[in-house]
Amino acid sequence: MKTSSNHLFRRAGVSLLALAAVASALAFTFVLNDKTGLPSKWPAGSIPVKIMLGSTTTLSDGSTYNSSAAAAALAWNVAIGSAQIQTTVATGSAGDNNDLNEMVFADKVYGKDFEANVLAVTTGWSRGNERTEGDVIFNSAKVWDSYRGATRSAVDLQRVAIHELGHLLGLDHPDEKGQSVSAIMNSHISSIDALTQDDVSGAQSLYGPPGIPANDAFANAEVITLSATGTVTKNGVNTNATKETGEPSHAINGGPSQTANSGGRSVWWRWTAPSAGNVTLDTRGSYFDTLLAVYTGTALANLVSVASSDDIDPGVVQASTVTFTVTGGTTYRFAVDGFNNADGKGADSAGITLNLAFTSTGIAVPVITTQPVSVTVNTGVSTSFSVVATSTATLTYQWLFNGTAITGATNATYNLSSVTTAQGGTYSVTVTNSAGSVTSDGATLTVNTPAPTPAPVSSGGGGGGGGAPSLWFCAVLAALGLARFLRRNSP
Ligand SMILES: [Ca+2]
Ligand SMILES: [Ca+2]
Ligand SMILES: [Ca+2]
Ligand SMILES: [Ca+2]
Ligand SMILES: [Zn+2]
Repeated sequence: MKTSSNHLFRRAGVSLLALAAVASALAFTFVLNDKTGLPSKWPAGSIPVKIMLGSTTTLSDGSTYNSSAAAAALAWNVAIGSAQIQTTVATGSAGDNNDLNEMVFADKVYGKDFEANVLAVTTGWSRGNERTEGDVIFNSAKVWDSYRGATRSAVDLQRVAIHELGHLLGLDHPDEKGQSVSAIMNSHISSIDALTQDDVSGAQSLYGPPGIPANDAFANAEVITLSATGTVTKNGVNTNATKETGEPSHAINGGPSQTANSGGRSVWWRWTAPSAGNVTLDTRGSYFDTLLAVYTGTALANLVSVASSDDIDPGVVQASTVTFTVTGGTTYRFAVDGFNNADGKGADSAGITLNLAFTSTGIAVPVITTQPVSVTVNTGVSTSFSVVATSTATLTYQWLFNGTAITGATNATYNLSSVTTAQGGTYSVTVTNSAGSVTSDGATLTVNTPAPTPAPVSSGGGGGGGGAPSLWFCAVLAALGLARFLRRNSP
């Protein structure tokens, strides 16, 4: 859910003083929407930026101010998925709140003096969680150049541009949140002249990595394993995810003030409940306005809605939560999508945190520890399939042939004597206790008809002519040869 008011925030720039701290954990921070607590970031698509720094001066690395700043934008673009900074070169001066993102040299920030030692300032306008404008103003009182490595008396424009474009994207200073990391987003300029892992992780939390997430499609849902009372947290992104044909809108049962939202960038997880119990599922910790829905069913065409949610607290806590009871052995499908505010840029997207908490209220369904194994045999021989399952309750078994129950095949091992080719196919077994059932993987029985074994052709010279001998004729020749051999060795 979105608010409609515009508000201005400003970020202080880079100071010339002090050294950057040395690295440890990942600890990126964001400029937040103070109403929702979510990061203020750009919607999916391109972020147009007009670079108006000049192209006449050749700098130490061979670039110009304009091309050095364009390279800074490219450094971010290759790291992020849902938005791209699209630079164009222009001339003129910047305007505040003019719906244009501009990079300029100036001696003031829209009438305000630069604070002491500040190299640059990035302004920001936002609406709800979304950025709408940002200008980068480089302090024209400083001497600027473009180079890599240790800092010199002239300031490297490119690393300052990378830093300020990080603010434009929505990142803040990790070192000002008491965190000690190696980052170009730290508040003080240093020998760090490119993005670090921390900078990239922060940006990817907002915009995802390049590419489409592996669990975009319903059929490619990521499996969650939680086989007893407990909790599990999964992380993902819905950056560049899509809505499939026939896919429902996910928060249609979102609550009294929450109506169905079209979403459009869904990703999927699935989890099989180990026993009857109660579940709480939420998206707290995600970096965007999520939608969450729970279903049963094996395909988009036969989904049954179990629960869904848009906002925990409409418009304020925009993460989603649902509680529901589960049946042991049933597989539940979880869709996480982004709220779509109809801005023409599709559903919101960014990093996802999905928290599953399960409390078992019954005995667990059987767990198959050894699956039946495929075999290949000749006709007429005997074979068997076996399963091993564990359970705290009494187990029963039912073997299936090509999905159909086999009469009387109700033990852990199913024996087949003197198999025929008609018995070739897929065998599986459903193991049941009082909590529910679980069906094994299918094992294949392949039945071969043995080819006749060719008997040795006599080498005694008596064969001669007449084409391929029949089986019987060969046997006679072999017997005759054996008889001759015995006679020769008789005393
Ligand atoms: Ca502007
Ligand atoms: Ca999808
Ligand atoms: Ca929401
Ligand atoms: Ca949108
Ligand atoms: Zn800064």
